[in-house]
Amino acid sequence: MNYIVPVSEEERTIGQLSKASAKAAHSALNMQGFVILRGAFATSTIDEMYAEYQAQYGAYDLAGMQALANTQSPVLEVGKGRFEIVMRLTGAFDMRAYANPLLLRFLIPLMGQAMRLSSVTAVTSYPGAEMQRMHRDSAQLFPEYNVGPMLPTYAINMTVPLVDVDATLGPTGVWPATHRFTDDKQPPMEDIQVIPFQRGDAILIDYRTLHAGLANTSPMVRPILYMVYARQWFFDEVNHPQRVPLDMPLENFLALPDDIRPLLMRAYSQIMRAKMLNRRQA
Ligand SMILES: O=C(O)CCC(=O)C(=O)O
Repeated sequence: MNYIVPVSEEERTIGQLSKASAKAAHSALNMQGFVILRGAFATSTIDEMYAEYQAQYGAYDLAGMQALANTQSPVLEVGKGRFEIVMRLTGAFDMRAYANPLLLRFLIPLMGQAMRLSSVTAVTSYPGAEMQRMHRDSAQLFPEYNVGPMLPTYAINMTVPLVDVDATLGPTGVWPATHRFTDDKQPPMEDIQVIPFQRGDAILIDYRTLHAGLANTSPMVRPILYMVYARQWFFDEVNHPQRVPLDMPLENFLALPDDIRPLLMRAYSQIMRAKMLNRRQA
């Protein structure tokens, strides 16, 4: 099975995959539970995003990040030396990232015209970060009826590496076809697919597919952008429901084009909900 579907410069320019590429990528997602669209982004755009990441968090070393994670901040430690950060959507973290026309055109047929952006974060592993445990982003739906594995996709995690991620920096390892496994079934560890990420990749992982962030054995920090798209009715109640799912200045939200604003509407209402839940707990 081919996990990588190349995106040509022409496809990128017109903002649409060819019929053949879209078919190959839809088929990989459906059968294997993940696909890499290689070249979905221009590397120059990714370099701008990396510069924005660096402007926001580049100054923090491991101890600095741990200190941030121990306070009320956009940073959560999700494993030793691994942090999930709600990035401020400023600079190059703009529509080119979360409303990329080529990717929206690819995702909408899978999740419907009313698809919503559920969250925008970055996951950064520091040197020494350990491999995560194998997990899926959400348990199978309707476990009582055993139908979850048969259902079409309802949420997809889109990873966008901000640097090239070789085996030493630790990409996300994936166990193919496990979106079709019930929650109690585990694949052999050795079935893991470890594919180095390249700048320009969009790695689409079905929310049900088993995966794990690998250890960072390099001396470099590894930031990847994480954008979750979901069907209108699917709310992620498991992964940090009390956390603000994205951080965008209100004026930027209001200035979005009319056809894009609904994509972010949900995340905006989740912000209010998260704030309310946090207040109740305080
Ligand atoms: O760090 C990674 O590569 C994956 C992170 C992840 O899967 C998670 O935090 O749930």
